[in-house]
Amino acid sequence: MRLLGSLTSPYVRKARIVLAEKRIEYTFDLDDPWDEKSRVPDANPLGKVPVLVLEDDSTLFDSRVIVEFLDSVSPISRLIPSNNREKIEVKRWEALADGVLYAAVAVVLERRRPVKQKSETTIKRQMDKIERGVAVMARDLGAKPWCTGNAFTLADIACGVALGYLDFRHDSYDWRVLHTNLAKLAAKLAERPSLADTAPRETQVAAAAARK
Ligand SMILES: N[C@@H](CCC(=O)N[C@@H](CS)C(=O)NCC(=O)O)C(=O)O
Repeated sequence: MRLLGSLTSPYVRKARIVLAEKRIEYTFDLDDPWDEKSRVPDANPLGKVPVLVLEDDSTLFDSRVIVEFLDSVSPISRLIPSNNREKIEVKRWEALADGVLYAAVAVVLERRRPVKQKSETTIKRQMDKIERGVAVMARDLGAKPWCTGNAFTLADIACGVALGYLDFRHDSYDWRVLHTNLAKLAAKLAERPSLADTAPRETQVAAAAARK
């Protein structure tokens, strides 16, 4: 299978971490959806990454669909519990983390608008979502070793990706000082090769485009 995506997208990173944890082989096709020559719209009408292209050339998007599919194709390292109540708890974590990301990306895009078009109200509204979301992550993690209890799941991956993106694009927001339990979790996650190997980084092209 092939994964279309960029090195800076946190949603792509989530899919790459799951592929690594599940030890699934794939080809990573770098494609920046903001580039006018991007082939992403041919694979996903919404023009967003990640897109997973399967052996029969059918495509899967978005990241939540992709990771659930990947978890089902291999029994190695189950990341989504089969028990319905536990599965919903993991998916709730994922929705929360993805929501924080959505707001974090929105702030980045807003800040890049020309001064006259930039809205401080929009930035503040999105920053509030980020701060509330991270506070709820910290509250729900509590003193547990992993987001949903004693086992590493997709919830931890989603949470780690969201916090990693805040470090990458919002380094003035010091969530570690406010939420020491999340800081501990993030340090533990950073030791996993799947997360360490996919830490967001600017490519030359991406830096030039200064997209997200
Ligand atoms: N909900 C989607 C979000 C994907 C998304 O927004 N990806 C961004 C990159 S971080 C993108 O491709 N943006 C291009 C665009 O919006 O045109 C997912 O989880 O896959």
